Amino acid sequence: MSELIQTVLNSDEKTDLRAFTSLLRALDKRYFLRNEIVHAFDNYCQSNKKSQQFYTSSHFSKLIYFTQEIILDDESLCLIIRPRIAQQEAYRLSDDLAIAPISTPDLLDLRDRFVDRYTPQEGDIFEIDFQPFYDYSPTIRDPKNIGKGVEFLNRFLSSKLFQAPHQWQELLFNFLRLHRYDGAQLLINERIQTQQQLSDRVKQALAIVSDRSPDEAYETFRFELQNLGFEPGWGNTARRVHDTLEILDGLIDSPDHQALEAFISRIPMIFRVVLVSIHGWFGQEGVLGRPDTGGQIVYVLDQVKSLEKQLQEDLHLAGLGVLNVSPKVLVLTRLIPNSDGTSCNQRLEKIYGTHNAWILRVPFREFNPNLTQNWISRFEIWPYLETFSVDAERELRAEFQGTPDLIVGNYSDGNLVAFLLARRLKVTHCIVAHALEKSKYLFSNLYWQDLENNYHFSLQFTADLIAMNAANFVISSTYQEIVGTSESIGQYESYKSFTMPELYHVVSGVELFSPKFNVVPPGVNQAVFFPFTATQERLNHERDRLENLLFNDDDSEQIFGKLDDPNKRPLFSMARLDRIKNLTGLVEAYGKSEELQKRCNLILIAGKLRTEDSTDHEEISEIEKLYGLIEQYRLHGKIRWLGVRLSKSDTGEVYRVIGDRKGIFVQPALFEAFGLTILESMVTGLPTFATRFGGPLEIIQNRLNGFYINPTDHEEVATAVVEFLDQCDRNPNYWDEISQQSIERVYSTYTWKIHTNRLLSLAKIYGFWNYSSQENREDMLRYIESLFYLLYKPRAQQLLHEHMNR
Ligand code: UDP
Ligand code: LCN
Repeated sequence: MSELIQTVLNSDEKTDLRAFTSLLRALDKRYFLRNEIVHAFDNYCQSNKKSQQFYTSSHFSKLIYFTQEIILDDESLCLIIRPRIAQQEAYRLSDDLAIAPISTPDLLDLRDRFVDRYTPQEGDIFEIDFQPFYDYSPTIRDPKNIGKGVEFLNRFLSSKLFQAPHQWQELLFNFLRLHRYDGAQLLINERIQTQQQLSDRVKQALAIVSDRSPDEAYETFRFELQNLGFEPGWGNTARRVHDTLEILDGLIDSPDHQALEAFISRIPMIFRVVLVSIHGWFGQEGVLGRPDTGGQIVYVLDQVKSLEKQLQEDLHLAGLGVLNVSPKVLVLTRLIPNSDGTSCNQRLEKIYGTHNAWILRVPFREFNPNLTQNWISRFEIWPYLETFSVDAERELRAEFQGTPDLIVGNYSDGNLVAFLLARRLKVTHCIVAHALEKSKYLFSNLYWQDLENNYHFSLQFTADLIAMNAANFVISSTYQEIVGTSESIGQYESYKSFTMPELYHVVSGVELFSPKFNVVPPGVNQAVFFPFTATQERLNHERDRLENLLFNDDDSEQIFGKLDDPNKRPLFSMARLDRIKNLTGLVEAYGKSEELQKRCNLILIAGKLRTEDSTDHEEISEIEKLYGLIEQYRLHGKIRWLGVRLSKSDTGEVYRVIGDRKGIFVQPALFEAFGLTILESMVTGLPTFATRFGGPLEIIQNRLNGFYINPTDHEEVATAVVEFLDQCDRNPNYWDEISQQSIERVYSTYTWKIHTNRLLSLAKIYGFWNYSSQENREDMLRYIESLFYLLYKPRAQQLLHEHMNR
């Protein structure tokens, strides 16, 4: 990148750079983010009547394209450039146009200076640097392969097998000896004592099964194989046992990455799984839409069901029917004694539609009963997690009568607890982010001290660093969750280097090229959310009831607004009422557009109608703002706001009722990590307009199966919808075409079956990898523990003190 800057400086464009800098200086700001830089550049080109060529293909325009941030210092300009995904460079350009690179520590100092928190006289700041721990582990080279970690890992492992066959065959042999279920030995027994013996016996076993009819049940030749040294786990029929043995045979002779993946994926290693999801109201009824209670709960509940099914299927195929194996999945969450009519005060709750999957609720210790008896915001939860993990470990051991084989954490709090549990129980550890708050709130790290009272980001970001480095593997819902797009940085990428002024500097917080990252998107519950055209699956009376609720019922307890003309096309949105969801932004866009008001009613399902019913500070302020906007834009008669909590099946039917009226779904979040409502509305067949900031950018293919909007630009939002309506007027099939394409998009790419298949295969491969490289990770885990005990814990205790005094 320094060459590109140099090229600009050596050409006529130097004058533009100067002029552009003085334009920035005149703006009375010192810190510019990418969209502001691009905006300023647009203005510069317009007001100076620059040619189209200059605007799109000059060196200067390229430089602008790659520049993520500009910080104006007194006599220089700092450019923070992202030459490609997951890479960052910084340069100082002084007034005399000399250019010099800025190192990461210097850049972090500079940012501290910017917020007036730079105090070198008090000594150096603590630097967190994970890089040395990754120096001797394999890393992906090409950024486009980030998120395909397991494919890379399989190649890496098989090439190791190839280079040092003896050592690796030994490892594989020892790995196969490990597996047991409830004390019963699986796969191989003590009759096979060496790796060489294994290789010979595999051939003998192959001869035995080859003679049998492919469908013959494993039970009939089980003891013959046992005599040779093989226990259950190879397959349920002669064919399956044969195939598995054959893969192993091939693997011993000529290791190949596909064979390795296929073989490891067949090993019955996972019987008991814990999914940790702590904050919010974790329940199966009457909880969605409450603060902190949204997609994560939906995701985990759907995942459990699919996971149990997949485990049953896998274990059956592996031939473990002979041992009466029944997998068990527990969702670990907190118990809320004052449960507001929900089941969140019950210790154990069976998950609907499963055989052996349960919600296990463990209470927080009663440090301050006024708090711990009640729901606690996810931003305040930190002091309770360590003791929670101690209590949870005991409960899990009791429930499983043993230990789990896989722990999956969800979100920063669940991921931290998953780390503590996995470390103690020595179990494969996976994490899921749902949303990393760091990139949701602008400058959340730079101004952390100002935000600390409400958000406690110092704890959250430390917890994130701990979890993302400790985890054996990470599953993300999208590629851009990890490393963004060519224009914007990813959520994990934002942890690469950052400053927490006066607390620490993160010089290297995460290795984005590590094979631990895997993109595994969620699905949508197809029994609940399905196309509105599937009339045979729908119940007329339910449809009528919900139609009335949406458009006609008069119930001031839960509904605000009466529509002048209920037959206008519905513009629909549903979300928790927090600031980032930006429903108020949608109301504003609607309020500013006469055209939209003329053609559509705005229907919202969101939070509550009264501030006195809420204890969440963001929800309260959004409620007030919403009423304010309705008054300001005189939206009475055009808007309905439902503060209702619907059952899941009602939610599914609500989308369909909107579909019956050829409605539209809008998701206007300022940032959306993934966005399950988008999948739900798309699979229903609603043309969906969703924020371009975050996951929707990957779910939707613009104009093919939905539309991107920029929710910060109200006019643009309104125009996008109005243009769509115009197009529908011109082409009566247009709505249906988009509708159909939306449905297809979800069915082809976002199903829970694809998700859990992948998740289980990853868990096994990373389990194997963890086994084979354990000693390489122990030093990092010790470092992580120091961060937990020396950094996280004292701050959590300080917050606990504050809570005790409330
Ligand atoms: N939801 C709901 N009622 C509400 C708001 C949301 O049932 O009042 C459900 C919605 O159907 C979706 C989930 O909550 O399944 C929200 O997930 P999403 O990923 O869109 O957002 P999150 O709330 O997790 O940020
Ligand atoms: C949390 C969010 O904010 C959403 O973007 C996700 O869709 C949801 O969790 C499920 O992962």
